[in-house]
Parts: sequence; structure tokens; C-alpha cells
Amino acid sequence: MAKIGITCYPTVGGSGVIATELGKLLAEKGHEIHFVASQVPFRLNRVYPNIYYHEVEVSNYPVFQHPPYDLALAAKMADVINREELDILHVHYAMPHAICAILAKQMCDRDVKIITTLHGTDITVLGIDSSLKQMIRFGIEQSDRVTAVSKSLVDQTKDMLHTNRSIDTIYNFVDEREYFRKSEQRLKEHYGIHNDDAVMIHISNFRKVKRVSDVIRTFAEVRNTMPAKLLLVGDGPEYSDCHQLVKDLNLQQDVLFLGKQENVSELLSISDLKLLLSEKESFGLVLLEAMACGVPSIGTNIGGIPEVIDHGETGFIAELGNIEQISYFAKKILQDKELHQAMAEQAKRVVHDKFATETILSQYEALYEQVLNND
Ligand code: GMT
Repeated sequence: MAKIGITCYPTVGGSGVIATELGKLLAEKGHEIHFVASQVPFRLNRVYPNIYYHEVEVSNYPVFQHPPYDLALAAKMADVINREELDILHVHYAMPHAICAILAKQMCDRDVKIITTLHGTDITVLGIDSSLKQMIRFGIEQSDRVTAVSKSLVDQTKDMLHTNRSIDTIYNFVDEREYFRKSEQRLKEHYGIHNDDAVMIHISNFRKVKRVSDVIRTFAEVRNTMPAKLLLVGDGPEYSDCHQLVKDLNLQQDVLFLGKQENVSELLSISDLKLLLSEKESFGLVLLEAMACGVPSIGTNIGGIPEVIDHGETGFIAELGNIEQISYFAKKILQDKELHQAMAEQAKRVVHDKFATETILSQYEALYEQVLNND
């Protein structure tokens, strides 16, 4: 069994979810897990034997114009590596976590192995800034092993950073013990959803890249032909513009803004179709969550989305911004009960066969073993 440090962004977001769930699963297997982060990761919501949390505290002396968080993180990592005798430090996100981990390794006297997992926005957004590009490349090249959450992200990283560093694809996973279809008739009633309403759902952080307005426009087209409701889950910078668009399109009666929600499996359980129409998406963890709850999806032909949705099998892949095509696919799924049922079943099967926790966990464990054996 290994002693593994994990660093991630602890707030809501797919990368934080994956890092925390991975830590919990590794701990269940008997590994000793040490989270090093600025606050308790939000999914670490009870006491777990074998899991420890080390908080990064940033000193704020008057001479510091900006509190040096990255240095505080590196110092904390070095402290935890030495004191807890870590074998591995697994960081999620290159910036700044991989760079801090490398600095920490240089500061301490253990041959701790650094594993960096790329989640997407760090490469696709930060990689555009040339000063940060050099730093991300440094973090990747100095890590002992690097993984990315889709093949598309591997290719994009190599293209953008001009690196030949070998990067393994390890897909994201979803815990089928938590994500499965539940009977939520009561919830439907609570939201005023009738049994003959088609229910569409979108879950995101409402950043511009998520193109929530395309979701709303697609919904407007669908609702012209059948009774339907749209659940919008999450919050972020585009939230008020989305409200305005719903008003402009006169959809207030049928669009439910639910804000941030913890138990999305309950909302997915009352949904018939999931939309993720982003212009940047390395994977799309919310798609997996939907699939596990038997919800077919429509996604854009962007990043890792086509690696998650099998076109024609578990949903459809559409062109970015092509509302006509997206609505056509949406109506096709929602009007054809047999097709819907077949896609829902296939979605659950794919989760079970390709993205199950056990499968992905064993890939990470194999990687840890290789790196510890210097393979
Ligand atoms: O999508 C976001 O804005 C959040 C971001 C994150 O840091 O959690 O998500 C990224 O990592 C997720 C987990 O691996 C992926 O499922 C998302 O596709 C990825 N987001 C982007 O690439 C835009």
C-alpha cells in the first residue's frame, strides 16, 4: 500500500470531484491518502479512515503585495512529503499544482514521485498565454508521469505546448453507487412537471465556453413541438444573461433555474435528455453522470465529448452552434420512445464497461505501481 498526497482545486468542478473521489476510493483500498489543499475538498464531507487533510495557509505580511499562495502550497507539500513519508504526490491541474509539486520535491529529501493529471482548462485556456505556456510545459516535462482525461486533451496538449512528453489517457469515472436512476415522482410534482412533459437538463458552471444560450435556443425549438421543461443547474458568469434570454424568448413558465445543487443524480433521474453544447470541453464529466442515470445526451463535436457520447448509440454528436441540427436530434430522441429506451440502456452499459470506478481506479493503481518501480 502506498502513501499518496493529492492536490486539487477543492471547490465545485469536475477536476475537484475526480481528485476527491479517487482519493476516497484509494483509501477504501487501503492506501493512505493526504489531501493538501486550500480548503477541505467539497466531496470530502465526512470522516474517512485513511484520509488526512492538510490545509495550506497563506501568510499575508504587509510587504507582500499579493499573498504568495503558490509558495505556501509548495512549502506545505514539502512538509507533508517529509513528515508523512509520501511515496507519490498526485496533482490535478498543471497550473500551479505541478510546478509547486516539483519545487516541493526539490526542497525535501525523499524521492517522491510526481504525477500530474491534466483536466483541460489548464491547457486549453492558460496555454494561450505564452509566459504560462512555458511554465505548464516545465510542469509537465518534470513530472514523473502525466495523464490526461481524454485522448483529445493529450493531442491538444502536445500541439499547444510543443512537447513530446508521453501522456497517458485515463478517462474520468462515475460512482455507480451514487449515480443511478431513482424514482423521483415527488420531485417532479414539486417542480410542477407533468408526466407527459419532456424534461431536458443542462448542468455547468455557466461560463461562456459552456454556451448555455445554445441550450436555451434548442429548448425553445423543442418546446414548439411538444410539452417540455428545461432544468438549468449551476451558477456562473452567464447566469443573468441566460435569465434575460429566457425572458426574451418567453420561456419563463418552462425553464427552471435551479442554481448550484449537490444531489444532481436526483435531478438527472427526472430528466429525459442531457445537453452539453460547449465550445471547449476536455471530457464532460456531467455526461457520464447523466449516462449512469440512464439519460441520453447530445454534445458538440468538441474536445473529448465524442469519446464519451457514442453517436447514434448513447446520444448524438452535433456541430457547435448548429441549433437546427441539435434540435432535430433532441426531437428524435424525445419523440421516439424505443430509441430513447435503447439509448438509456446503452448509456448505462457504457458507463459500466468503460467508465466504471473499478476500471479507472485500477488504471491509476497500475500507474502508481509502475512509477514506484521506476518502470
Ligand atoms: O469545465 C469546467 O469549467 C471545470 C473544469 C474543472 O476544472 O473541473 O472541468 C475540466 O475538468 C473536468 C474533469 O476532468 C472535465 O470533465 C471538463 O471537461 C474540463 N473542462 C474543460 O475542459 C472546459
